Amino acid sequence: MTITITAFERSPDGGKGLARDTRVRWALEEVGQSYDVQFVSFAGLKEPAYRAVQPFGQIPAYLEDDLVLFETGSIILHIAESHEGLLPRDAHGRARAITWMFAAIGTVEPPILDLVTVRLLEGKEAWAADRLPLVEARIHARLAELSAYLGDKEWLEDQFTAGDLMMVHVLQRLKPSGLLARHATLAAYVARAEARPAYQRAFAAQLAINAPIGA
Ligand code: GTB
Repeated sequence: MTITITAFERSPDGGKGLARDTRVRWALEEVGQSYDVQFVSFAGLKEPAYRAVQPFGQIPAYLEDDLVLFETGSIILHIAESHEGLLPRDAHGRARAITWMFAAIGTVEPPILDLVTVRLLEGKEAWAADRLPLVEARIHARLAELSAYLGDKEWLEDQFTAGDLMMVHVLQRLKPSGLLARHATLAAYVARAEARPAYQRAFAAQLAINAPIGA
């Protein structure tokens, strides 16, 4: 099996691991699957040849022999279903883990992406300063709900799953804003996940490409 993923030629985050290729790298590391990376420039993302692989002109895409996938939810579910390690063996446990993957990208990530939008894309609009606290309040509400569910458990279910992987990568996007640090239970959950050897390998691999020159 030959696997290639696509990634930014140079991530705007300078190696913080926030671009979404990191979650795919992490999943592949968790299951012990080697992979290659095809680096794509911002201009290259919008070329017709790349859009034939990823219709929205985004990273990551996933190529496995003659299978081409995009959308990290789908990619990670495919990896988890075709290898041992990221989904429990029992049917109910698998369904619960997949539920958490959907919760991460469908319920927790949208308000977090709103924060990125209001800060980076809408920051100069006259109404941005009014919108920001509303967006932050929605994030805190979601994080409080997630935190209440997690409580003092190590992971969302009985073992680390693809649901935790997705949730943690979604939560990491909040780190630069300082909002995650205000939820100690979730900050500790993210730190636990980041201590996993598979995450460390994935992080190091993207850092090797994206670290600021001279760092
Ligand atoms: N829903 C898709 C998925 O999950 O696969 C979303 C993919 C996506 O948003 N890809 C982004 C992209 O290619 C990169 S990850 N953007 C380029 C474009 O749309 O033209 C998002 C991202 C980008 C940068 C940072 N950063 O610098 O901190 C973090 C996350």
